[in-house]
Amino acid sequence: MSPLISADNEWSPLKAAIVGRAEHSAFPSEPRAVFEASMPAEHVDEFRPGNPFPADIVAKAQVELDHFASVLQQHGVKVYRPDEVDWLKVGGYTGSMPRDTLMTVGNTLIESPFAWACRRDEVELGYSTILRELSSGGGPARICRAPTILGKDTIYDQSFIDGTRGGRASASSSSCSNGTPPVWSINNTRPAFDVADFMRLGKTLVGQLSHVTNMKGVEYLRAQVPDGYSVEVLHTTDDHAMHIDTTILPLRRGLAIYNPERVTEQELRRHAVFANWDLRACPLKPKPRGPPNPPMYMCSPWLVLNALSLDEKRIFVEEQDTEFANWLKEEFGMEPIMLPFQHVNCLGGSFHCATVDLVRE
Ligand code: ABU
Repeated sequence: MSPLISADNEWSPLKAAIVGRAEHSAFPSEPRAVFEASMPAEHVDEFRPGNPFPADIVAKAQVELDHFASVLQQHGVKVYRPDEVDWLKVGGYTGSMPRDTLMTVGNTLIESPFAWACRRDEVELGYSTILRELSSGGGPARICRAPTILGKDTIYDQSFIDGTRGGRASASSSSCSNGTPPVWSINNTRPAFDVADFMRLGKTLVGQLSHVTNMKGVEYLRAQVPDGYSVEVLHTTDDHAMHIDTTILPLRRGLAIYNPERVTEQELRRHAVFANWDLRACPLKPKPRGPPNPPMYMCSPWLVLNALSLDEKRIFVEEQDTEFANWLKEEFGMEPIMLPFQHVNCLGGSFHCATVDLVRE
């Protein structure tokens, strides 16, 4: 019987994946200081309870996701879609960003112990049908649900909740480069991570601390990965860090692109997993997409690196990112598959964020 959950890297031929869905997506709501620390400053006012993303953006994002799902199917990938949920009604965020939510490591699917309260029911509401199907498959699959939070959640210090500390002031753009540790919006009182803060490179996962991932979360993940897997923490240089999939893009075993504004080659080389890898700084400085493109409410222009590999040659890239695609072609012999995804980008990510690879060959 072929496995329903089996993947531990970002590049082997993709055989099964979850592709998100966009309907009823709403801006996440947490203490304002959380968004001041992690989101583009010009959009922070949008992050408030009961604020849906603009309907036309959501509708176009859904069309893009459906199209992407059908292209994956044409390439022989089995596609699972989450259940439709009215995220506005339940005080949640979206079903379009499953990468933050679930991660396959070997035969184990791991749910994020989310920092953000508004995401805590995301798997239960949006992914139960998929989890049931995966767990009734009969193969050697393990599903690791997030631990229940007992009592009052203490992940935010009171000063962050009442606004007396936090925001851009504490997460200044220069503290990392000065060598001062960044001030994260979460503390270390319980395990927290978004799985998108980790990249799978075979038996080693590399991750980062961020505004949604703490050290207890890393330790919890180390306890959940199957035997033989290890988790290492990279020191990245981004005070606004949230998700590592715009910092490193592994193209195949032995070759990765990295974002020189967020990590140094020296730091990558400190980790044995990258020994003998060809590590290339992305030479392009991605430009913000201005109007008439829709706003990138939650992402930086580095979203260009949030590509998804179909295999070691073919990779999904947003259709406007032609300079990046040409560089991948000329420099590495890649074959980019260009698809429209700008409206999904508005909701918080690109092809990598919008998927969970369940099976890679
Ligand atoms: N969720 C990925 C976005 C990261 C970035 O804006 O660079």
